[in-house]
Amino acid sequence: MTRFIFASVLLVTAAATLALAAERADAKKPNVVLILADDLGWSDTTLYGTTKFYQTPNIERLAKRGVTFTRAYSASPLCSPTRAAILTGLSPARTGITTPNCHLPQIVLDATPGNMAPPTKHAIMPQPVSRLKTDYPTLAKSLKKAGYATGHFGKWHLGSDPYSPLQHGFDVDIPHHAGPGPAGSYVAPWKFKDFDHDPEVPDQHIEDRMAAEATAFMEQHRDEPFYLNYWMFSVHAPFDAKKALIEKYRGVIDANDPQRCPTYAAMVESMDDAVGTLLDTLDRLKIADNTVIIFTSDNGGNMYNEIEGVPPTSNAPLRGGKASMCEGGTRVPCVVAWPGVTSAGTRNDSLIQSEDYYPTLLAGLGIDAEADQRFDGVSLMPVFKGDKLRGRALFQYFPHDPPVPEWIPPSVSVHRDDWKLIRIFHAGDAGAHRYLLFNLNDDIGEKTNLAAQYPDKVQELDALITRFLKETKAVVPIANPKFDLAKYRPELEGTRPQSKNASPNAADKAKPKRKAKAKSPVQSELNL
Ligand SMILES: [Ca+2]
Repeated sequence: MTRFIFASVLLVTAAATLALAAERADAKKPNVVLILADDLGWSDTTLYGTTKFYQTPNIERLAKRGVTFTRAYSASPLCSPTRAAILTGLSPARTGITTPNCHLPQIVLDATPGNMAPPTKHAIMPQPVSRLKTDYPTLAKSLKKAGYATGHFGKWHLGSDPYSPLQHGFDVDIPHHAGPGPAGSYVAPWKFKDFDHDPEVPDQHIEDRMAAEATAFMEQHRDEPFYLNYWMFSVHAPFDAKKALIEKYRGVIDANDPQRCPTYAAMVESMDDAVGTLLDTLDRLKIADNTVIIFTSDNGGNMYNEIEGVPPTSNAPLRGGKASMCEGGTRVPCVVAWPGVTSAGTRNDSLIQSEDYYPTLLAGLGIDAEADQRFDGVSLMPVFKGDKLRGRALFQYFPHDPPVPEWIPPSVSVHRDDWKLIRIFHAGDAGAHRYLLFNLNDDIGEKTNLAAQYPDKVQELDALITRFLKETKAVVPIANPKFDLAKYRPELEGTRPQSKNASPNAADKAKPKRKAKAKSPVQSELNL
């Protein structure tokens, strides 16, 4: 009997020791802080030498701790598709989330081919998905399963309950808001449901509040691994900011600088301040050396709305911006700081994309993917060790045509090394595709279409696109049988209609005035 008890005690002790060891091993797992700015363009930070106006000292401070990617791309030129790509590691071509429509009432879980288009359009756009389905494995679910505390703060834009962060692997979600921007304004009073400013803080800025909430989350979970998903509201519309900051920038405007909107500059500063708050917290809690930080944006900068008569920002030297397949729409700022893995203060020109973060984190943290899980992104762990990923093909699928400046009809693009090919669906002769080919090393502003000059390159890259669309089972645009060449005005492609309700096609404009059509999901999210 005594021997039995002794053996049992030994067993219990051994089990306790093992549990303790497992706990300690868990405690050593690095935390993950994923900061996603909203609509922050490639030229909106001081990382790339493209601004004289904005000040982003905290992003610079982060860059000193890790690697700055000069050629990082969002999965899409618009937000919900990129957000879904970050969380699932899958391309918008595969998820079917290709527009920022996840705040709209209609629930669509599978993409389908479209059924009609006006005679001015070459292609019929597919009907996109409007909620991130909960049967996908997500980064949050994987990290939660591996023992992480998971918290989402800020913008979501992938669906309200039952498609909110709480159903996608997050323990907490603040302010639990499904809209595309902050409710009402940046500066309180806000219009969130069941969430308001701190009564003792006058004129509270939503980013200050979100950073404070994120800080509380990190303090609460300092002794266990945590995943902080901080998806900023900044710097998306509505365009408002702290009054004192607006005045500060108003005093230093250069009228010849394409970046000259003091409100936007103030919004960028508040965004940067929030990054600083997170870094301060990690330093104060002495966990910075065990925390992976990723900072990036969901799409390019908004250069088509107007604030006090000037556009919010400019993505120069890149062409276009938010909602365009030009570089200004998809090339985004990106810094990854991974203590012991990335080299502090370095730069890297490898081609990387939103879909890469999930597989990268699993590989680097030693967490298994689900048995049947697939990714459209790749692990960047070899990149951190010096692999340049030469020859990698990176795709963006955007089968829509919102009428922003530099808009491109429904298209898909591939980047490979210095080359970028855009296939415009069915916009060539007799329903064939049309192509734009750029060498970004020589022509970062995409001024010269080389497609006619390099037909072999077009063919080579287009074959990659064909394979990608097949492999991802993308629902693609179809040739419009009602397309009428006589009604088509090619010179209006890439131009913005004169008035808010004007069509980009003159043929439509010439028609007698009708009741204004309801805005498309893309237009309503874009403030068009
Ligand atoms: Ca966005």
